[in-house]
Amino acid sequence: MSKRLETTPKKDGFRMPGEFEEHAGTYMIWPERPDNWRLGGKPAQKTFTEVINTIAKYEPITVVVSREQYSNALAMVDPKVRVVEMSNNDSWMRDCGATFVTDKKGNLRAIDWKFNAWGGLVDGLYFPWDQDDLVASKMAELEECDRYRLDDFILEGGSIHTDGEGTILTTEECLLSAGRNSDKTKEEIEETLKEYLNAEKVLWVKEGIYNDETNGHVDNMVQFVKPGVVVLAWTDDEKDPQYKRSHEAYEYLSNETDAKGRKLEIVKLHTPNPILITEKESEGVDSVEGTLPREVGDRLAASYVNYYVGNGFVAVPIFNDPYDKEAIKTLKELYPDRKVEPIYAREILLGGGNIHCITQQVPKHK
Ligand code: KQY
Repeated sequence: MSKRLETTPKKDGFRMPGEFEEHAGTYMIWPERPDNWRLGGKPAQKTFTEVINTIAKYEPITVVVSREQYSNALAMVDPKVRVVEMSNNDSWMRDCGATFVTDKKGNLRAIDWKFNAWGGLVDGLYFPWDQDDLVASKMAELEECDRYRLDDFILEGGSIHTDGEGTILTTEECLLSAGRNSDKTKEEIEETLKEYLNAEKVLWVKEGIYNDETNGHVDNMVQFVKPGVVVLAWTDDEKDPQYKRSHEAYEYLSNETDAKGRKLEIVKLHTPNPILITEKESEGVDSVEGTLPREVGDRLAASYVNYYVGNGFVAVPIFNDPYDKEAIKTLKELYPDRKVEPIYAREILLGGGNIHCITQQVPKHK
């Protein structure tokens, strides 16, 4: 049903729409691996269920799940949710899932980037990742659409954002990291992004959030609200290692224009106060050679920018932190036509990401 294509989206007139454009639905993967999620994934499953059931109020959602967890997931989520058995290595749908593109006639296609668990044998987060690397092609089967497969280009969905009008946001820290496409120059990487996402301009923010195990994914740092407007993770605390990162990004983005020549409006979203792994949390995670350990006192890469925008809603992570209120207020102002849905997301953060990292949109298509 789904054919592998040998052309590129740009050549075929397909582009990646902005996340804020209308969706046909969302995909997620059910969490369970005990060397990433504490207590065998039980607390994470509760928070994932909250995210799933929140999204289900607004748009169709498919949750893919291993055969071992199939009945459990089905029992926990809202009956409206489509639950499909699918092998996986972990639950980061944004990163291993397909990036969908559409054309002017409303046709849908999938991009199936090569996935190597955020750095492969150089600094990847677990081994193996072979089942994750098959997820995008299986999504193309489920969506009954053709797919572009890149055997020679490693990319995770969380390392890019698009305004849908020709501009891509990414970070040098991630895309130029040693564990991804180190055989390619920055220019070659940029060309591939333009060709596959159908863009004219790539904005290279230097770094992402401090201590982000993804090598600084842009989806924790900057996100398009709409063409011409971005939110940026921010701190006013000069002693915080995040300070230099956010201030450099602000300086860079302030002096750039997008693909259409617009200056960007930059809205600051102050990060929560540092969130550290507790002893109890660390003890709940299995130690496995080859998987990034969860040590007591490690700082987590917490950011409100890792929110997910869908049809009529914005699902935003909160942390029981004094900055929660400000983030919710800012997002309500930025998205007056959508319902802001705050979700207490510490359990997702403990696994290394947040709401944006565990979701993937399918744009509206015919
Ligand atoms: O996109 C993400 N933030 C994924 C992080 C992967 C964490 C694996 N432990």
